[in-house]
Amino acid sequence: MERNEALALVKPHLKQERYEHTIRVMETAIQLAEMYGVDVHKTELAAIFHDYAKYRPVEEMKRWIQSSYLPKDLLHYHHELWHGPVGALLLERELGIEDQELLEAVHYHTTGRTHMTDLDKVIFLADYIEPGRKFPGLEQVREAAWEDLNKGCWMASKNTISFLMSKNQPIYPETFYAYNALTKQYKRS
Ligand code: DGI
Ligand code: FE
Ligand code: FE
Repeated sequence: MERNEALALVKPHLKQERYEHTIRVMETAIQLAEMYGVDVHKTELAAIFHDYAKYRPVEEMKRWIQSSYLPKDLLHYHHELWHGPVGALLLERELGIEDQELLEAVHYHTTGRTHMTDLDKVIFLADYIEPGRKFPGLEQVREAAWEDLNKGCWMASKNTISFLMSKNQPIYPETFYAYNALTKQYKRS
């Protein structure tokens, strides 16, 4: 599938600001993929599709989680965490996308996971550092992102967890698993 076809498929599902975020994630992810030797075309498509389910009604996402293979423990956590897993499910069902690596990168783009692939890492990090973002500590993560993929992801994961804890938010287990795995990978690399 070509870039313009993919963009035309997601555009009706996103608000204008989210579409613009998607374009910036795509551009950032392509640069990271080129730097770290990840399949650039697959990265481009995964970035375009990463927030596909962002605007599905909460009740609809809940039904998809209940009626599919998706982990039921998601239902005990904030619905903001649902659009990745539900997006992966719907990209397969609605658009017929079958590339499992792409679908997994979409599934885990918000939380990360224990054994993140390089594609997972590129999408996770591009979503965090794209030029439209404003998070505390973001400049250091941006610098690290171009130095070492594992360091960039580790810092993004750490910042997210620190931010959520400062707001007394519960943390989804997979978010911690990603942080723990990245801590080891960064120290080794
Ligand atoms: O969809 P985007 O806004 O582009 O970005 P995203 O998919 O990374 O994140 C959505 C939100 O989810 C973000 O504000 C951080 C939050 N988040 C990430 N991990 C967790 C989490 N929220 C909770 N409550 N628990 C988590 O483990
Ligand atoms: Fe997202
Ligand atoms: Fe996003």
